[in-house]
Amino acid sequence: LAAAGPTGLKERIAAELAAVRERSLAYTDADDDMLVRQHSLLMSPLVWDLAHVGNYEELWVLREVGGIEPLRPEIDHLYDAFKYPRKDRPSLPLLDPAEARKYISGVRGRVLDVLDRVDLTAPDPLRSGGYVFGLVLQHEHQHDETMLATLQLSRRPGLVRDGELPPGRPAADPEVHIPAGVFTMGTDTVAWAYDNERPAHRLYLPGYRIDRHPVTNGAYLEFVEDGGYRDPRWWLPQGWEWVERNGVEAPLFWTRDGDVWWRVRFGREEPVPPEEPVQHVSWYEADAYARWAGKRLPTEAEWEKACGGRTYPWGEADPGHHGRWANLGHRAARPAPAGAFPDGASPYGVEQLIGDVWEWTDSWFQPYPGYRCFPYEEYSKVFFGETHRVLRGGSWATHPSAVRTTFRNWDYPFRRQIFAGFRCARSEE
Ligand code: AVJ
Ligand code: FE
Repeated sequence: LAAAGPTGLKERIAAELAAVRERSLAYTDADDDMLVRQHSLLMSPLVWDLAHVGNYEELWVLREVGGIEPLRPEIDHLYDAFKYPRKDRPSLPLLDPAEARKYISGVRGRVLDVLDRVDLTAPDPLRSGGYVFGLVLQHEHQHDETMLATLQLSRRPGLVRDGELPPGRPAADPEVHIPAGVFTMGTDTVAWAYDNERPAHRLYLPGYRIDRHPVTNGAYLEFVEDGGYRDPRWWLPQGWEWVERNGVEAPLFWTRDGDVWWRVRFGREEPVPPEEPVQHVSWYEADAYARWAGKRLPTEAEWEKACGGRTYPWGEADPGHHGRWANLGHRAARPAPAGAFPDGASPYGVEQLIGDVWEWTDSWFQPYPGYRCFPYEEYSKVFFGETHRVLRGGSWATHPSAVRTTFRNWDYPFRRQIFAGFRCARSEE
């Protein structure tokens, strides 16, 4: 990106801004009831996400960089993610869908003016390399993925996209050995990396084995059929309590009909495909499966080392949309079968690290040594601690510009509406 030079960079940013807005508008191309309704207590009404991405863009690009006065200061508090919990948002005096669209497009017009006149070579870290635009682009794509999760929870038909995915391949050797040694975790150089991905630091890891592919539905089903959800041996105490309290017996969106398991995907019922990576499992479920399988979840350091020290496991080339290396960007509304991307393997031969499903890791979301908060505390800093587990690698719903091998996502260990699965690891004897 930096190599594109200031003009090429501005064109690329403008194109990416247009693309992400097209995506947000597609996900909210629905009647008002669909947009203002709360489909799940876990989620905001879709119209909240829509206006929130515009408000965020206004705060960072227009006010902070452009020096422009607030357009509608009276609405800021409504779209501050820390002010009201998601479950209370439907009762707020939110902009209605038409007003929200008008507001965000008004913001966007001015953002393009700021882009036109800003100096992207200025030393200021928000301007330099277009960082502030990377911030709002990634933010909007993240909310688009959140909107997809809301739409999946609504169980209404719609967003199944039947884009073609490559066929799966069985792994001759299902585990990959990663030798003991030092590697570099995090980055100092990826232009639009978040504060939580920085700084790069050297870390020694003993040798370990990591699954070549994410755990599939077929493999996970063996755990289910083996009574995994009824046996406290496999669960951490908090996980077992979560299973019992919620009567959990399978991944979210699965139902049993006799001997056959079905799942619902954007309102469409279909048999659970055995070759596809399992998704909609909580960290507790991932952790329990791993214990049942005689393994454990990888730490995020183990996950990142398995990528081989590049921006993407296959190298530096941007995944874009052609789908040779990874399943990203909602081309198909599902993970690709295990083994679908041999060309996307890391130098160690670990596959499907990027795309398909977010992968739960064993690690709490904590700052790296030398972490410096930038540009605001509420992106990462307020979430650090022993509350959220780290997820890596992005899902089929993640846009290519919002994921890389150093990217860190996080959520509570009991959440499963996100497009999350996992792979296992083992320490070397
Ligand atoms: C990084 C996905 C956990 O959605 O809560 C969106 C991203 N931060 N708006 C989230 C985010 C502010 C965040 N995650
Ligand atoms: Fe946000």
